[in-house]
Order: sequence, then C-alpha cells, then structure tokens
Amino acid sequence: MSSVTPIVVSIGNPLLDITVPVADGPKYLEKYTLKANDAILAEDKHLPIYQEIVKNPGVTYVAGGAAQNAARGASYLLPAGSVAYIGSVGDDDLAKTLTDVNEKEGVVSKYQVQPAPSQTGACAVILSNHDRSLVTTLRAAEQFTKDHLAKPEVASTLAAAKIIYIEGYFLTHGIESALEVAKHASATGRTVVLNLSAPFIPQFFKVQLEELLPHVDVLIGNESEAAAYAEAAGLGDASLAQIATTLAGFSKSNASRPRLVIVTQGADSTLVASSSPSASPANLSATDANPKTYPVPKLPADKIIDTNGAGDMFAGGFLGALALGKSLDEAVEAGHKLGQLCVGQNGATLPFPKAQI
Ligand code: 26A
Repeated sequence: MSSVTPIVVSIGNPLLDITVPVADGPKYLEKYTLKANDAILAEDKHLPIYQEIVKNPGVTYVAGGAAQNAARGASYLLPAGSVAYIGSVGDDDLAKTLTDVNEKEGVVSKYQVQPAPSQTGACAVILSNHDRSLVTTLRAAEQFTKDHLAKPEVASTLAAAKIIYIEGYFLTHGIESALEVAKHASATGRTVVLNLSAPFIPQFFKVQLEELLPHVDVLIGNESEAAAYAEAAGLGDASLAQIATTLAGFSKSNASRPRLVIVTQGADSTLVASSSPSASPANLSATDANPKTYPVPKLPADKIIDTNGAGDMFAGGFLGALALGKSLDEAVEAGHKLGQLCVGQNGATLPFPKAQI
C-alpha cells in the first residue's frame, strides 16, 4: 500500500450487502413485516431472509456498511491511502472481499478480526422499483471492543487523522468506543463528523446519540432521521429548519468551533444550519441564511438505478472535500455529485474509471 498517512478515519459496522430485486415488492415486505425505504436490525423472525435471498437468481454482492461506503466515497476524491476504516469482521471470505474492495478503492482497512465461528455481518437489500428495504445482521460487527483502538497501528492512525467519521449505526453497540474516539479527537482539535444513519437511531438510541453529540462538529442526516429525532425529543411538529437549528445549538464540548447540521432530502434541497456562522471557509458565513438551502441538481428519472448508499456517498463526498480544504459550499456540492453518481449505479458504489468531480 502507499506511504500516504490517512487524514480521514471512518468507523462503523463492516457489512456485505446482499442485494435482491423482488417482483412483488409490497407482498414480500409484508411477509417479513418490513417497510420500503427503511433500515433495521434483523430480529429472529427476519433471519430466514438470508438463506432465502441467496437463492434468488438476481442476487448480487456489494461491499456495504454505511461508514465503509462513506470511506470509499471520501477516497474517491483523495490520493490512495488517505482514508482508513475501522470496524470488526469475522475471519472469513466476506471480510476478504471487503478488504479487497477497500484496497482497490484506496481505503486502508484496520479491522478487528473475530475468530470463528463469528462471521462478518451482512445486510439484505430488498429492491422493488426505486425503493429499498435494508435488514442487517451485525454478527462480528457488534463484537467490536475498545481495546482495538489502543493497538499501535490503530492508535497511530487515529492520532494522525484530521477528520473522524462515525456512523450512527455504530451506537447500537459501540457507544463506549465512539465516545472515546470522539472525545479525544474533539479535545485535540480534529473535526468529528457523525451520521444519524437511520430513523431508528434517534428513535431508540437517543440517549447514546445525545451523549456523543457534544463532541460532534458536523452532524449529517436525512429528513426522516431528523424528523425521528424531533419526535423523540418532543419537538413533534417542528420544521426541518427548526430541527437542524436545535441540533446545531445542542451543547458542545469544544465551544471554539461551531457545529454544522446537514439535512439531506433525496432529490430535494439540502439544508445546512450552523451554531455560529463565521468567516471560516468550512462554515456558513454571517451573510448566509441560517439554515442555508442548497438545491440539488436534477437527475433525469431514467438515470436512477438504485438509491441505496446515496446518503453515504453524499457524506463521503463531503468528507473528501473537507479533507482537501474546500469550502462548505464546495463540500456540499461534492456530496451532491457523489450521491448522484451512486444513484446511477447498483448499490453503494461509484463509477470507475472515476468521473470528473
Ligand atoms: C446497524 N445497522 C442496521 C447497520 C446498517 C448499515 N451499516 C451499518 N449498520 N444497516 C444498513 N447499513 C448499510 O447502509 C448502506 C446504505 O446506506 C448497508 O450495508 C448499505 O450499504
């Protein structure tokens, strides 16, 4: 691998996405009590799905895991070796596949490897029309332990990073590790970015989320995740702008930096709220509206293949641009571009050879 030191470090649940198109979407979803466009953790009643879908002739396997997708997205804009990814996998072929994809796309894998019979996690992606429903079995991913962070090759990577990215999904099991990383990074002036990941995170893991939030400089989420937070926080009928402003103003451990809250809305405009606009390029300026609205370029319907991973690639584009020292406006634009490139492909992937950003 290259001698470049990673400047972005991403942390999350490494998963292999098992994607299947289903003909009668609503009926299939009903069978497993799933919702279109949702992401959940598998309960016992969902487990037969993993045996069932691999028999579907249209099955495909793609590297997944929200923060791992974002890591590959950030890497798309940076020299190979600039992004590292931390998570827990099994000692198996799935993990080998994920490592290979990361390496091909310039991401350095810093996996904690769990011995057999532990297996690498998987995400069933049920596609019907443009909708997707995700059901995840975390397996080894939730066996991540804090001591992995202290291993010399992991500790030195974290120490050299300028930007730390954590998926909200990691909070289902890894709050202790996330807190340790975020507290230290924030206290030493690095940029900590958190993604809400899915509505069930603010809904069921609000306590963990609010424990981490003081150490977060940039919070990214979509409209349904923001609404789920509002609901959980008793702000039921607040507008998206109000929710973004409330989250931006949530207490902050490093008060010398503003907090940005970025709310994406698929094909609709992205909102960015700042706790304190300033002249800094990676922030809203005092003359901007707060929150500021960033229109999303139109994508013709026939260019839409699969929206899975678009939010992760938005985050990746944003992170990559920040790492390059770009302005907030440029970083949001890079996020939109990568999101759209991803929507034009199957799964959480980007086109190669690389498109011009
Ligand atoms: C804990 N859960 C439910 C999850 C995930 C997840 N990544 C981490 N933890 N559920 C789905 N994903 C990933 O989200 C991507 C799309 O945004 C999937 O692997 C998919 O690649």
